[in-house]
Amino acid sequence: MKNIASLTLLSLLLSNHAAAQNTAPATEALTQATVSASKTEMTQAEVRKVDVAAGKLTLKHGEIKNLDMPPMTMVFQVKDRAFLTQVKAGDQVKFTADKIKGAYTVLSIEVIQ
Ligand SMILES: [Cu+2]
Repeated sequence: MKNIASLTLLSLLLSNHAAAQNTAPATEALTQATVSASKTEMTQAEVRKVDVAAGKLTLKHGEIKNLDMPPMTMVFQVKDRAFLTQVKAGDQVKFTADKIKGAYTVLSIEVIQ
């Protein structure tokens, strides 16, 4: 009798464990979505220079929270060279950036109308 009770308890524990595992991926996906949302937070900037030949963009940017970077003027790589034709010096823009292979890189950019 005691063995049956133990077995029942064990199977209950196992099924609870399985249920917990099933919900884990959903929780993880939600966390990752939240992380990538904060990563893509837009930062305001003014375009200072567009260097099509070098594939670089000089931005006077505000605080970039995901890079823990204070406001400054600096040169960025661009993820897509098409960005260089979408903006020009003097434009007010919003952009996202990350450090890719050690280089600060603009991931997305849009002109503020
Ligand atoms: Cu900077």
